[in-house]
Amino acid sequence: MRLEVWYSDKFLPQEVRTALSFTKVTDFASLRTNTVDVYHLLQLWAMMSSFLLIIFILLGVCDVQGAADFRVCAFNLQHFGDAKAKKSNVMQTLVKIISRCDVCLLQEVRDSRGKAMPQLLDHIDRFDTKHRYETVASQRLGRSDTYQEQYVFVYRADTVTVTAQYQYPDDRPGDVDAFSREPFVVRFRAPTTAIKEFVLIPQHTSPTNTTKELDALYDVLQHVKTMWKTENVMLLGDFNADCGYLAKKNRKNVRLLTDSSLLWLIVDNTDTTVRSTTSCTYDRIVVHGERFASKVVPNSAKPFNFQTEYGLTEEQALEVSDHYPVEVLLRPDASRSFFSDGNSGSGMANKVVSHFGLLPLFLLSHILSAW
Ligand SMILES: [Ca+2]
Ligand SMILES: [Ca+2]
Repeated sequence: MRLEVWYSDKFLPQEVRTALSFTKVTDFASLRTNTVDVYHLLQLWAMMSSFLLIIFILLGVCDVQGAADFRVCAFNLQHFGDAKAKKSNVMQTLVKIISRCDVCLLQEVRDSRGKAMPQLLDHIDRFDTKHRYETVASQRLGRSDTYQEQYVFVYRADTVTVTAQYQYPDDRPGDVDAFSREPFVVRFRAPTTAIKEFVLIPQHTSPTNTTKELDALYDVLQHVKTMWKTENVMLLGDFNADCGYLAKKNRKNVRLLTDSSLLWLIVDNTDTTVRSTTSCTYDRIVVHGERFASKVVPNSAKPFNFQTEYGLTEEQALEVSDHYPVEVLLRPDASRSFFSDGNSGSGMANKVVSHFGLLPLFLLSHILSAW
């Protein structure tokens, strides 16, 4: 089969021209005819395309395995200190829970001697050698000298870094000392995630002052947004935002609930309590803004029922904590992943289409081979 075809630099790849010993044409306008063996030309071109297609697919699959979702967790450890650190079964469970997360906010860290937390970190490091864990912790916070708590973020230093930290001073004019445990705000950089950089505002509210503190958290959010010029803010922790602590009639007065730019990912009627006799949504994760919301894996926010997951009795689980951790997944960076995208499913579709645009040529090569 021999045909006359038009060709130029613009139409044929260098490899094909070289392979077929074409005369080089540098001027697009100076098209001229030549006689080529169309059969071999198409076969060569199609085989190159099928080879490229296979390479792209392999690269894509490797990328999917390399770009995992990024898990952010918040866990009220219920009075974590020496007593719990001495119980090896409790520590084992804590280690398993915390090492699931890229960033884990721990609350109710009491640890007055400062020994239990380093022990916990040491256990985590030895349990999960694939990652390197570090912590960033607040001072002891609380109105009374006899009862204080720390916020501690445990994070994987190989996937995320701390770029800033800020202890909210709680001296807002007209509303001084709004919090019992002032938010210890931390800014993280996570290059493998679609969001890249985000701020976490933790809060463990006082049960007796939940409505007031949740509303004041809105002021902290505005302050942090302005201070760090960022919209990517997540608020998380044991908000006590349910049952007897947050009355339905008071919810309309809580700006953290009424502002439509805030998305409460752990929704009402989700049980975050270990005790089977209680069902309350105390622990929450709230993201600010559509952009951040779009970088979250849909429907991934949930409590982690470690009692069921690790086959514990209720009594054994309660030794660990009376709360389940809550968690959410952040999407991986689209440019690092074949099958994921920062905004929606469209990026994935585009990539699949762009890679599979070679599909007709792949099929053509096989048709021609069989010819
Ligand atoms: Ca205070
Ligand atoms: Ca329960």
